Amino acid sequence: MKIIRSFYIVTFCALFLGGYTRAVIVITTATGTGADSYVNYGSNQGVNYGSSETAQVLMGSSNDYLRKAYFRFDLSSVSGSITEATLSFRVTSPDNLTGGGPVKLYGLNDGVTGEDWSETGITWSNAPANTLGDTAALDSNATELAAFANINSTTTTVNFTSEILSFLQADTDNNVTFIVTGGSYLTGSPIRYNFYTKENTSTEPFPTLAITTIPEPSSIALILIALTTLVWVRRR
Ligand SMILES: [Ca+2]
Ligand SMILES: [Ca+2]
Repeated sequence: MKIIRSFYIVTFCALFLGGYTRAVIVITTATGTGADSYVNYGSNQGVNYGSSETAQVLMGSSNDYLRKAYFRFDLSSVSGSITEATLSFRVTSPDNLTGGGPVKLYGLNDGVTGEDWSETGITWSNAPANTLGDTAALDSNATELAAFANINSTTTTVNFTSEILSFLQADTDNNVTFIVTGGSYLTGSPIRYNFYTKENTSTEPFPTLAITTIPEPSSIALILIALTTLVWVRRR
């Protein structure tokens, strides 16, 4: 009976501590080595837009109207195991939308060359995972995570949760980059999405990543061992 009672006490304490140490941290692209920008094909493929107040995704019929957006978050302030996450974008002034465009969210694969892309240096010509031709596609260094639901209001907030969780959990170097691009480019009038960047001071601090963590399993195991030992000693 004592053993069973001790087991319940230890389990309760471990669950209590696990819940008590659950933490939520909010990161923006202004945190640490975070960054946001977009890249543009055609005559501007060597131009950097790191200081722009919007990151543009544009799907048009001419090279100058092809644009992809890049957002990097610095996870170095996150400790423990990631259990939940919400990625939020503020999207404004979409043009020529008729029920939303074929816009997709990608993750730059962990560990690939270019994860440390420069906010003031990234262009169409050097952006990681970018395919350099007249295309919306990314190469195999990026993985599709989600598609945007219809965005047809003037300004709206777009959230991703479960779609990004495994991507974040797989990160090993505290650098995660999300890329937004069109599923395909169009003929005729271009479709444009403008994402607020950290340089836009007239709105809330978007893009934002809110992460919930619990202690690493190894930490919980240590707590259990310590509690078990404590209970055992007290009962002797
Ligand atoms: Ca920026
Ligand atoms: Ca990474």
